Amino acid sequence: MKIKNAKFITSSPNLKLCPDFNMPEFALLGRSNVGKSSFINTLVNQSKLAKTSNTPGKTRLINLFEIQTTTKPFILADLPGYGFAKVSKKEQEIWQKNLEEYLLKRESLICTIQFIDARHDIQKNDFQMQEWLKYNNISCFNILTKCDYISRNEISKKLTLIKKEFQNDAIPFSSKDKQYIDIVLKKISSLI
Ligand SMILES: Nc1nc2c(ncn2[C@@H]2O[C@H](COP(=O)(O)OP(=O)(O)O)[C@@H](O)[C@H]2O)c(=O)[nH]1
Ligand SMILES: [Mg+2]
Repeated sequence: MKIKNAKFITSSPNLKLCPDFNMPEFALLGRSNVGKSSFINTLVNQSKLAKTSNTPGKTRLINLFEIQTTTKPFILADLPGYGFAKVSKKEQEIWQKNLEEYLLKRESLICTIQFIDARHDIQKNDFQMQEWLKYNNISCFNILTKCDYISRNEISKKLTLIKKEFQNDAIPFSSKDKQYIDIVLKKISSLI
């Protein structure tokens, strides 16, 4: 499977305002700054499709992208990162509720993808998110991002650790290195 084209559809604050596409959807989860938006841009080979930044923004929106491929199309939902408290407690609670509703009730959602930063240990909120997904029977695989920062040996150790801790499949990625794209597309195509 290869990507033919990708386009941004819309940003929705909650499930009710997410359009129905009738296409399998993957939701991107992870701490702010982990590299979710860069992942989308690298995967689809468009440098500015998803907004990336060093300073995570305050907007709490579900950003939906339609991806056309040589086989089946799919949707990527870029979600605001967790672990970033620049917004008020009230706003955080509202977003938490919207996120949970989206993850629990989005009918087209077939799998979540949780991103882990290769430079750091798995963080407490990564574990918490994973526990919540497992408790609610939401399937997930992990992507170890920013693999350009660590050696091949460290990549393999970290992937083994994630697989063991989370009991999920885990694959490597770097937005600086196109060699990982095929691994991701193979994984996605096995699920759609
Ligand atoms: N070296 C390196 N930097 C990355 C990678 N992915 C993202 N970044 C950088 O990390 C920062 C946050 O990335 P972004 O995609 O906006 O993260 P998001 O908050 O999860 O969407 C940006 O400065 C990116 O350029 C990667 O694979 N390698
Ligand atoms: Mg982002």
